[in-house]
Amino acid sequence: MLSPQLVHKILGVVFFLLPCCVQGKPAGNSLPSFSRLPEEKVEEGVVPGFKLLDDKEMEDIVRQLNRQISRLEGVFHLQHVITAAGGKIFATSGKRADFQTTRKTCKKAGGSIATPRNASENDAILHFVKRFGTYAYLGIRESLIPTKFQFLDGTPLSYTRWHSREPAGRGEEECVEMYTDGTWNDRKCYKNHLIVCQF
Ligand code: MAN
Ligand code: CA
Repeated sequence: MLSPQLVHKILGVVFFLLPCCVQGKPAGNSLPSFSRLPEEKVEEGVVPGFKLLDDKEMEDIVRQLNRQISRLEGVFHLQHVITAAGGKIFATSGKRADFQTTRKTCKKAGGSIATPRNASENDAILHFVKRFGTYAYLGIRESLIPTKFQFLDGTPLSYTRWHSREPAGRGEEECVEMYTDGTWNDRKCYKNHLIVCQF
């Protein structure tokens, strides 16, 4: 069964990527539409405007959604705009932005800025950095203690991939970019880098 969190994640990826990838209409086979109920018949526990579905109808819809999501994932994989690592999906729109705008863009899509927590996640992000030939900001920032970097939620880094002799900004370079070899460099936050989000 699809959890609401997973559906939310997948819809985030789809809406984040739609502007760059939609080239045509899907062939038929659309989900059944829900019929509206008159306002006064809405009961407690029922989503207003939607008719109650029995288990069988619900299962059918979940099956169809699963199929359509797999197809979308297949297409996005083929177009190299998503990569998966350990349950996380990374996606890029191919556009560029500074650190703050990248954060906002990813949040608006229902995700967050790409944050590698191990080597395979780092590789999944690197795939885009190489493909677009553009560095990407990561969800890592310098703490109030210069040279000490942490995840955006304030937790300490459990995995690092610093380039040799980095971080060297000592309070002058608060953001972290990924180089095209997958190593990290502390850098000022205003650069225009590839937007990579995680969902
Ligand atoms: C530039 C910046 C710095 C980096 C050095 C490495 O000055 O990208 O962040 O540390 O190059 O030489
Ligand atoms: Ca640096």
